[in-house]
Amino acid sequence: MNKLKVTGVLACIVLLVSHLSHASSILSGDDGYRLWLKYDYISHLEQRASYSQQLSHWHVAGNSSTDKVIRQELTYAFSSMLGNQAVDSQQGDASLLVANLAELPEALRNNATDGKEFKTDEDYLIYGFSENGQKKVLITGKTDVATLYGTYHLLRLVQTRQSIVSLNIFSSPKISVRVLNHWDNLDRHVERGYAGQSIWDWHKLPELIYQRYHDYARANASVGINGTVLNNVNADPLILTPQYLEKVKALAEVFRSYGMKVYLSVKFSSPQLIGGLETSDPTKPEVLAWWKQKSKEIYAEIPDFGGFLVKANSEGQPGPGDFGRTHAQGANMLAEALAPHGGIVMWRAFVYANEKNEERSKQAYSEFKPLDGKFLPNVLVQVKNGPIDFQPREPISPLFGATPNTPLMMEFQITQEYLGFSTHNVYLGPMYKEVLSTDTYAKGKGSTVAKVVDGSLFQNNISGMAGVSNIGSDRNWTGNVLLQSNWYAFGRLAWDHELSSEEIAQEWTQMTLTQNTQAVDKIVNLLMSSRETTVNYMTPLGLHHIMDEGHHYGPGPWIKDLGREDWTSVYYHKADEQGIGFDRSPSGVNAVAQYHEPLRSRLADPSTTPEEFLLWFHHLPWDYSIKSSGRSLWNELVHRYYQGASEVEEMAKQWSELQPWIDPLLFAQQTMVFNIHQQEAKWWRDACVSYFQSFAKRPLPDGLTPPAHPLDYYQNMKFPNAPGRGD
Ligand code: BDP
Repeated sequence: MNKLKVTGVLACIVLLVSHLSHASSILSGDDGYRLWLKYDYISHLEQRASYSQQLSHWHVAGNSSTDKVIRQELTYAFSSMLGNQAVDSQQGDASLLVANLAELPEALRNNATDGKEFKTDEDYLIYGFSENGQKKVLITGKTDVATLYGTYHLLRLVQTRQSIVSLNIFSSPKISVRVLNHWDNLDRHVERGYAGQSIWDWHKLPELIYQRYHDYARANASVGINGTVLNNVNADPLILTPQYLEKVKALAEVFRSYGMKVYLSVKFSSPQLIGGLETSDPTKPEVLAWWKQKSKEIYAEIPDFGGFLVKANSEGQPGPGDFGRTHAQGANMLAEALAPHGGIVMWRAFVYANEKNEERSKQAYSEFKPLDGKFLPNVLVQVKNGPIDFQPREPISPLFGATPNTPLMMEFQITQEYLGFSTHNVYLGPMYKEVLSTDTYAKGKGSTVAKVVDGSLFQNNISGMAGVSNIGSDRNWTGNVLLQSNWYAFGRLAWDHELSSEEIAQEWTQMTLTQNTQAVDKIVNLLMSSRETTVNYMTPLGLHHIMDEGHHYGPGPWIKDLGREDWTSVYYHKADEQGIGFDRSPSGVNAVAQYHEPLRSRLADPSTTPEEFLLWFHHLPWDYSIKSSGRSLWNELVHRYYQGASEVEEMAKQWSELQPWIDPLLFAQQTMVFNIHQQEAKWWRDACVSYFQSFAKRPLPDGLTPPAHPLDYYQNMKFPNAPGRGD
C-alpha cells in the first residue's frame, strides 16, 4: 500500500470511530438525572472505611415528615456510598445524631452551641464531639428543616471526600427568601426554557405525583433553596382558580417536607379576568376584598403558602398603572391581603413603559426610586441584576443602593436566554459573583450589591434572591449536564454569597462528574473561564442586546424596525461609519447619573470606564485606542470575537481529554454539545464581525481567517421553531 492509501484508510478509521462514538448507542450510563446527589460508591478502601466507622450508626431523633426525608436520604446515601446497610440505630449507640436543639440532652446542647447564636429557623450546626471514647457527630438546629440542611452539608463533605472529624460548622443563610422562578405555562411550555417541557404536569395533578417532584425538592433543599414560584411571570389568571389551586396544593404538600414554600405569579387583572369584577383598581374596596378572599382561600388549603410574584405594567402585562395608580399602591394592596397569613409580595422592577418616554436602561430606577419607603413591610422589590435584561454582561442595575427604605431582591437568570440556550457550556457562578461583589458606594466604599440584597447595608428585615430556573422535563433536568452547575451555584450563593464561584464549581464537579483530582482541576478551569469566553464571542467590550429577535437564538446585530425601537439591536450598538456604542454618559442619555459617586464619574469618562463596559456607556470612534492592549477599538473588538471562539475550541479539546474519568454516556452526550457550542461560537463571531465590518470598513487584523460566509448568509438564517419562545 502506498503512503497515500495508508493515510486514506487511517482517515476512514478515524472518521468511523468518531462517528461511532457520537452516534452509537450506550445502553447504560449516567444520564444526569441524579444531579449532584449521585452518592456514587466510594471505591477508595481506606476512605470508605473511615467514613463507615463514623457513619454506619446514625440516629434521627424526630418523627416529622422532614425527619423521614432525612432518614431516607441517609439510608440511600450511606448504602450507596459506603455499601453498607447503615440503619437508624438507638440514640445512645449512634455516632451520627440528627436532632433538634430542643431534643438534645442539656449538657450536649450547651457544649455544642457554646457562643453560637441561632438567628433563624434554618441555621444549623454540625458538631464533632467524643462520648465514652467514641467520636461522634451531631447535626442540630432549631427546626427539622435546619437539620435537613445540616444533613445535606454533611453528605456534601463526604461526597467531596473531606474529613468529618472534629467538625464545628455553624451556618446561617445570609438571605431569607431563596427561590426559583419558573417561567412555566399551564400548557407546559416553558418561556425561555431549553430543557424540554415544564416539569409540572398540571393536567395530571393533583392525583399524579411524580417521583421527580420529590427529587426536585431534594435537589433544592440540598443547596438551601427554600421556595419556588411555580408559574410564569406572564401569568395565566387560571392559576388562582380552585381547579388549579388544588394542583398547587398537591405540589406544596410534596415540597413542605423539604423546607420549600410554594409561591405563585399572579396577573394583576385577575379580579376582572376570573373574579367577575369590573375593575382591578387597587384603591377600590371590592378589589382589595377580592384579593383578601382569594388569599384566605389559598391559605386554608396551603397554610405555609409563600406569597405572590408580580410582573405589572411591563411588556403588556396589566398593572396598577392601568388605573393611574403607582407600583406601590398595587404591591401594597396585595401585601395587605397576604399579611395576616404571613405571605409576601415580590414585585418586579423589570418595567419599561409601553409609551417610550425615557431610555430603557433608566426606566426602572426612575419608576421605583421615588417610591422608596412607600411599600409595606412584606413587599420585596425584585430587580434584575442589570438595567436592561440578563445580557451576557451588564453593569449593575442602578437601583441597587438607591432605595435605603425598600428591600430589594436580586433576580438572576439561570436559564440561558441570552447565553446560548442549553448548548453553550457557560458556568454562571462568576457572573453572579461579579454582580454581588460590585460596589454601589451607596453608603461609601464597601456597599456591595450583596450587602444591599442581604439586607445588611440598610438593615432591612427581609431579603431575597430569585433565579429564573433552567429546569425542564429533560432527563438531565437542565438540557445539558454541565448547566446543572448553574442551578447549584445559584442555590449555594443565595445561602452564602461569600462562597467563591470556584469552590462551588469544585464541589459541584466532584459531586456530579468525577473524583479524579486532575480531572476536577481541568473541569473547574474550563467552567471558570467559560462565561468570559461567552462574553467575548457574543458581546465583548460592553455590547449588548444584539441577539436575533423574538426567540433570541443566535446573533442578530442587524435587527431593526420592530414595534419598539428598544427591542432592536441597532438601538443598542449604534454602529455607524464613525464608531460604535451607546452614549449613556452626560453627553448622551446620562444613565450614569443614576449611580452613586465615584462610580458615576468613573463611568462618565471612557478612560476610567472598565473596558468590559466601554460600549455600554460610550459611543467611540473605531480608532479609539484601547488602554489595556494598545489596539484600536476595531481591532480589539475583532480580537475578542476571535479569542472567544477559539477559547471554545480549547474548551472542547480540554473536555475530549477527560474521557478516561467521565461516565461514557455522559461524556458522549456532552461531546456533542461541545460540537454545537464550537459551531455556534464561530457563528456568533462571523456574523457579528461581518456586520460590524460593514460599518467600520477596516480590514481584519493580520492572520485571522475571514468569516466563512458573506453577511447576508447570516442575516438570512431563520429559526421559526427555536425553543423557549415568549408569550
Ligand atoms: C425577557 C424575556 C421575556 C420575559 C421578560 C421578563 O425575553 O420572555 O417575560 O424578560 O423578565 O428577558 O418578564
